[in-house]
Amino acid sequence: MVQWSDAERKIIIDTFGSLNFKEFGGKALARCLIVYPWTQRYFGSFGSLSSPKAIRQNGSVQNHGETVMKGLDKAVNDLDNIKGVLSELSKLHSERLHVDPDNFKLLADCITIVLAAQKGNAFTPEIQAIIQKFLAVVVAALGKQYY
Ligand code: HNI
Repeated sequence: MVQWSDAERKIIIDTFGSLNFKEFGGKALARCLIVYPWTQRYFGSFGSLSSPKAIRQNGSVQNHGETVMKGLDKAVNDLDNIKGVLSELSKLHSERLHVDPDNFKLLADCITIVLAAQKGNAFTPEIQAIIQKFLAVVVAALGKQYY
């Protein structure tokens, strides 16, 4: 099982606690859809994703970005039970949505990059390492119910 020091717990909780989920999640999801365009295939019901501008302005992308962040927040609030708390979500992405689990890492990387852009110099390598450790555990947990 993953161990978290008190300092790691504080950084993870403070970092995600400082974000506006809709704005931040919308930016991270939009970046994922723009940088890795094949991820658009899962969002056929979201309306126009035909250009970076259309993606950025798409209200469904914004709303879904917030949904993703709320899912992530469950992990932030239950760091010792991330696999348990994301188990249903893993099942949903595998069995109903058929999302290729490789995509979880791509979105996690976009979350890291949008964080870096937003936090600037405050996003030190030490903080990046902790956030990426957290996201790696989330990605593994989301991939857990795939077989
Ligand atoms: Ni994801 C639905 C969380 C990555 C495609 N996703 C959800 C929901 C949550 C969620 C929460 C809503 C579930 C419900 O309705 O009960 N998704 C997360 C998290 C990550 C993630 C925490 C990774 C950090 N999802 C991805 C990725 C893709 C993806 C990488 C595809 C590339 N997710 C979807 C789709 C839906 C979805 C598609 C259904 C959307 C809809 O409303 O139709």
